Amino acid sequence: MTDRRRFLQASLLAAGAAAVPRLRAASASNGARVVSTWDFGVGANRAAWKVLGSGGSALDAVEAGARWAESDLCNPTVGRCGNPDRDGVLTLDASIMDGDGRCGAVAALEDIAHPVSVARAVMEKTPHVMLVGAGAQQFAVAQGFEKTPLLTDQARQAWREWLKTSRYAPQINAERQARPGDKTNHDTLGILAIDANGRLAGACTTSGMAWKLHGRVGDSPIVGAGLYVDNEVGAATASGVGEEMVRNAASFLVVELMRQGRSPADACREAIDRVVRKRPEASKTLQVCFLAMNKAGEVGAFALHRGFVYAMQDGSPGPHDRLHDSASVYQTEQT
Ligand code: SD4
Repeated sequence: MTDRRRFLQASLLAAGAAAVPRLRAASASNGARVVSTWDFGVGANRAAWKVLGSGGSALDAVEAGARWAESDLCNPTVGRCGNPDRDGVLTLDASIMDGDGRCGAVAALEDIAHPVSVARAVMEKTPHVMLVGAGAQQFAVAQGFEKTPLLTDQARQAWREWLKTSRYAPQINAERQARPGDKTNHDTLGILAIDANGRLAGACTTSGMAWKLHGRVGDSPIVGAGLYVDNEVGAATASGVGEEMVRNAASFLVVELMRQGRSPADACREAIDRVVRKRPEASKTLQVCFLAMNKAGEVGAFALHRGFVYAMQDGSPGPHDRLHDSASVYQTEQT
């Protein structure tokens, strides 16, 4: 079967109701709910739920969840344990947004452990939306964030290994492989929450693509690409090769599709289809994943390739930290 036919067939299959996860809000806590990308979203959700479950705001919750991921010493793709760029420099990107359109972001930030909190400070304490590089670091230090070298021995070792080939070749779902991180090449925590007052917020934090060019910025800190939130409609976030999200203003697109009446899963699927239509060949070799939540607390996801999972926490009885498989265009995990 040709790839084109396989894609069309997979798309049709994925369009079937059974293949599209659509989770209704049935929360034990007045509709509060949090969802996060990837397996490590479970830990991020737990941290966020401490805030949401006690009546806290969605904004505080997503910051808490993102900070948890940034501190996770097992994660080579977010925060202090991230893999560096091709020059051996660890640079961090993050954004945060609430449902009223308030947002803040930092990109290419070095030696500051919690970029999401710096992004929040940009949002709350400056007239700007995004600070980058040395300016972002200068602002962080002025705000009292500690400047400390973050590159771990493990990350330095992984970089030295990578230097032996110096091949930049992002691998599909490499984020699900454990360290030694010679293959781990992309991953991001995207976290979306709705609180008991029906307010939405989201955050996105990453060390970006491992072995990227120094100075490269992905989608995660770009409002509308890696994250978008609108209280009238819902919220969306993304993970995967960020250039594709930027090309398609993808998280904004998902929210706008929900505004037109699409379910979160359908909106994510349409955004993925646009990625494929724009770059059919490239889409076979790279991963792109979307996660969305609407104002009613319904959650949906869709990915280019199989293997994307997301975690959900709503405080309801039973297993509190559940992982869900996302439907995808291509059904074969191409790792
Ligand atoms: C980036 N989107 O910097 C991030 C990386 C990522 O799964 O999410 N990887 O392009």
